[in-house]
Amino acid sequence: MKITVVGMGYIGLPTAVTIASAGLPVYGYDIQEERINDILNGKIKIVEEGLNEKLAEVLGRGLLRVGTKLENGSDVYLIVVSTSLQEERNEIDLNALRNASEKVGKVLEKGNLVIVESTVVPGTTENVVRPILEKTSGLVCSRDFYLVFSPERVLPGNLMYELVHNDRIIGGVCPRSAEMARDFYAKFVKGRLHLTNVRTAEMAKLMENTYRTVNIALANELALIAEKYGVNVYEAIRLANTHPRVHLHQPGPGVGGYCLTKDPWFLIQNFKHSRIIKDAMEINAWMPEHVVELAEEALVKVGKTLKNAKVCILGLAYKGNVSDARESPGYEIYLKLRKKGAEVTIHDPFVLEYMGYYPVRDLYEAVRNADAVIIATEHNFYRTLDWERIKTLMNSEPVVIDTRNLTPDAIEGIHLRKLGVGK
Ligand code: SAJ
Repeated sequence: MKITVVGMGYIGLPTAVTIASAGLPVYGYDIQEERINDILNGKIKIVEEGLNEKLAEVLGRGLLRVGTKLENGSDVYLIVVSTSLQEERNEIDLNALRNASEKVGKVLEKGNLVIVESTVVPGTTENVVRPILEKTSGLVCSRDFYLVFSPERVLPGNLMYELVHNDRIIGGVCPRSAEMARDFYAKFVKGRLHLTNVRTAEMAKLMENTYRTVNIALANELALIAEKYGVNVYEAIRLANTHPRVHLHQPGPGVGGYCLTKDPWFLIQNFKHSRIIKDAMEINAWMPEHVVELAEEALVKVGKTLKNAKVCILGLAYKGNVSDARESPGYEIYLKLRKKGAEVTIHDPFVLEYMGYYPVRDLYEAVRNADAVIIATEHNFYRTLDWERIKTLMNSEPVVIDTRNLTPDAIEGIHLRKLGVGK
């Protein structure tokens, strides 16, 4: 069985490596020559434990080949290209998926299986991908070739493990398609394989991330209420979660990442009556503003203003211990502080660059002469900071805003405000 993976990105490349590691010959295709060269030169930008070693091994054994020219002769074509959000309309951008489908259609042969792994709006696989494949190949779906939607659901930072061990949902445009995909995934997936129809699978994927987004928004709103009542929301959440059927999430400075910021919009883009999902997205998007308010209040209390204050943000990555800064709350906070006239520095131990900003790598340089420090990302590195030393490097009346509950309840000599902890 020969496999082609279309799209050598954050999911496509690890998926291609995982399949090849199971002994199946894989061809990895991408339109970006630079990406292909990075892979061949072992200079990939994706940081995932075990990926570099496995990539070198499968390339060395010739089990994985990569290139910018799509070839025929595969039995299975995985389409793993990004489906982004058109911000102005909060709707899905299908350009990459359409282009990939056309390219696959041109090399499609009888008996082939096409699997869409990109997150899509329900109905996309049948109404967008299938017609393109049939038109460009001249073949008939469910007779000459087979078509499935099977979403990734892996957690960045644990990707190589979860690709193999997580359950998979397999949605076939027909039962035969789903069965063929089940036989394919069974060759390298140890998780359970759940077969269903294609539209149910498309919707289930969006529901997973919408569940997380809405629950994070609930935690964020609970944090705001706790601040009003002088309650520590983290302690209250910990206690509420001792109930066997309560699973409250954690509040934070906002929701970043490539998935939770777009998938809920895909779910409601054709459902204009949404309230809970729409409001949840707006609450999460507003959290960076609340963090800036906390900083401003704390500075005013010590006789300072945000204007001309020196502020250091700890954390540009969208979440702890990853190097990905896409839709980063820390960056949103940076922009808002700059607009208010503050002088802002960002420190991050993982992120090399984001939107043209290169984070400071030396923590003590970053906090030197700062009036305020804002913890925006839960990197483990920030859990054991030497606040005694940081305090001496900061200006008088040092302010610390903790949005990730990484600090103790109080730090001697520091004006500490924690998101979700009322006075
Ligand atoms: N966050 C909170 N409170 C929480 C949990 C998360 O504020 O209780 C914030 C994080 O700080 C981050 C954002 O939400 O800014 C999203 O983080 P996440 O860990 O919840 O989810 P992601 O974005 O890492 O989701 C990824 C997605 N997969 C990929 O990006 C490859 C998604 O498709 C997966 O379903 C998800 O992991 C998963 O949990 O499997």
